[in-house]
Amino acid sequence: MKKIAFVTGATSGIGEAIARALAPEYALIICGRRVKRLKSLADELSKITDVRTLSFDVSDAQAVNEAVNSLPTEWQNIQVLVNNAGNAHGRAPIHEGDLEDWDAMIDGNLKGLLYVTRAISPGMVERKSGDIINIGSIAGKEVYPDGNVYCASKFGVDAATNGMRMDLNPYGIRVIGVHPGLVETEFSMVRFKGDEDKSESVYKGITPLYAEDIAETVKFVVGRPPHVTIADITIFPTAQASSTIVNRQS
Ligand code: NDP
Ligand code: 8X3
Repeated sequence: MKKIAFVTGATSGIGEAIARALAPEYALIICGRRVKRLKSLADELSKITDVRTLSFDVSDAQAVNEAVNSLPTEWQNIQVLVNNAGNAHGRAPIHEGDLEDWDAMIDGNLKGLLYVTRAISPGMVERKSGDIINIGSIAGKEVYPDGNVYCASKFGVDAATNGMRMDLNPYGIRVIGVHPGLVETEFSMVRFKGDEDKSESVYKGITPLYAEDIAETVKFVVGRPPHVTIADITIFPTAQASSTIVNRQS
């Protein structure tokens, strides 16, 4: 079997594109909560590579452990972990924030990434080999108004990424932070709870990044020779200069 890549959040957007991009070179474990979508992607990609699906909520530590432990022995040698699952939920000033949204972001984006890493990294340490790619965000590099808790979750991802790189350094494990700006996926529909107008306005007047742009980057960083770690990479659409500076054509 080929080397194995484990991709969280593969049921849409960036994670789905990453699974497609890695399929020619890796056997895949694709993860997400939406089982139908996982199955349909697995059907497609199994024409190219070996595929397994795991459906679990990353914010449920027990479910994460059960899912990882359910892998047959030959699927346990995970070479590449892509911690991509996550979303923004709502966008509001701090005094109006919804506590359920806050929990979903801290639990999913930050604690979920930690739970999955905790379950998979011991095998990498034992084998002294592995790549961990954490999908952060420009929101983890600079805050923006009403982004408070989503930004906090992604600043947490950035800090955890840098900490993991230190802890796993003795074992030759590469830890890579990939931080996109505006990527047109289902992200804004989730953030704005299905409000199409609000969602479309995020990408209005610009050519945004597409999920494939981030997937190509992930393929590039894992494809570097073993002595090279691309530790941290921020990717903007050309129309974007920061979280708040976006050159929109009306
Ligand atoms: P999508 O909404 O298209 O995809 C999100 C993915 O994450 C889905 O596959 C979803 O699967 C999965 N997911 C979300 N929460 C959980 C959970 N609790 N447990 C398991 N899986 C979960 O958005 P994107 O592809 O854009 O987002 C992917 C990552 O990229 C996120 O971490 C996001 O923060 C980050 N990002 C996105 C940017 C953008 O502009 N789009 C920019 C910067 C970073 P399912 O619902 O089936 O469980
Ligand atoms: C997603 C990018 O700017 O919507 O992480 O926070 S942004």
